[in-house]
Amino acid sequence: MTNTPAIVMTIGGSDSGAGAGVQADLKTLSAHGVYATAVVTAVTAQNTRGVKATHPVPVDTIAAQMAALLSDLPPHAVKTGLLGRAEVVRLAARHAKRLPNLVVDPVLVDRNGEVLVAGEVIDAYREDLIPAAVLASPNHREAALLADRPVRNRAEQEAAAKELALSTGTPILVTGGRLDGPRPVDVLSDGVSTHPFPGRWVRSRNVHGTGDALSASIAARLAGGAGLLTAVGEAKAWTARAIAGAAEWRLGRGEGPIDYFGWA
Ligand code: PXL
Repeated sequence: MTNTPAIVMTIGGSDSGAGAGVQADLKTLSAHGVYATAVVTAVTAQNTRGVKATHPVPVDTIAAQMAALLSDLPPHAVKTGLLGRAEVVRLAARHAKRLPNLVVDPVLVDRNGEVLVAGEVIDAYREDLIPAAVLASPNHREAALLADRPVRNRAEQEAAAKELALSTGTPILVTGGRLDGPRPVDVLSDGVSTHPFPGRWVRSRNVHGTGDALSASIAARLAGGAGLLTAVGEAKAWTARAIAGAAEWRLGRGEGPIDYFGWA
């Protein structure tokens, strides 16, 4: 027995404001007591008010980061965030055998719901990367794009989760956000059974990075040996606590970050 921490690799974009993206993942993973490594796919210039510029990292450099980590710091779990280009999605999929406990958070829309990626990116997620994962965690807008059907209410959220789980062979967690109903409900489906995770509303403008925090928290728990249902339930509670902790914070004039370290 040693006290060496488990390793969790995140593959995603840099957010200079450090509310989302790789910076959010590094904080979330560190808060969970795992050793976080990071493959950067793109550099964004952003703050709490939005993304000002994005610079994609060359695919060779992304591949080199992955190779460097896989040969020396092999992960016990992996989370993907903003991959951006179909070739980056396929690159991750090609390494999937060496990416255990792979949690895919498909970043397809921006915070205003605008679609960020081309159709071939959506296809690459659906056909190559999600089938290699243990979980994908689209929000309801991303689930609509991936399942190619409207997701306007809880019934359609469940239907999209089930259809995507059946077509990819991977459990799908569709986060509900402000979809409908008095409470936000995330829905997990493995294609056979559907498991709702009801949450509670916290009034806060500081919700940037919550999807990243949820998926990274799930990956950290899987690295520690938790089962999928337990990991999702605990990660949701952890994220809700982080949102509540930052509800009164005034970091930036826009959508601020959440309380990753329980400072509140
Ligand atoms: O929250 C999704 C996300 C992931 N990665 C990066 C981001 C964002 C949202 O802004 O900027 C780099």
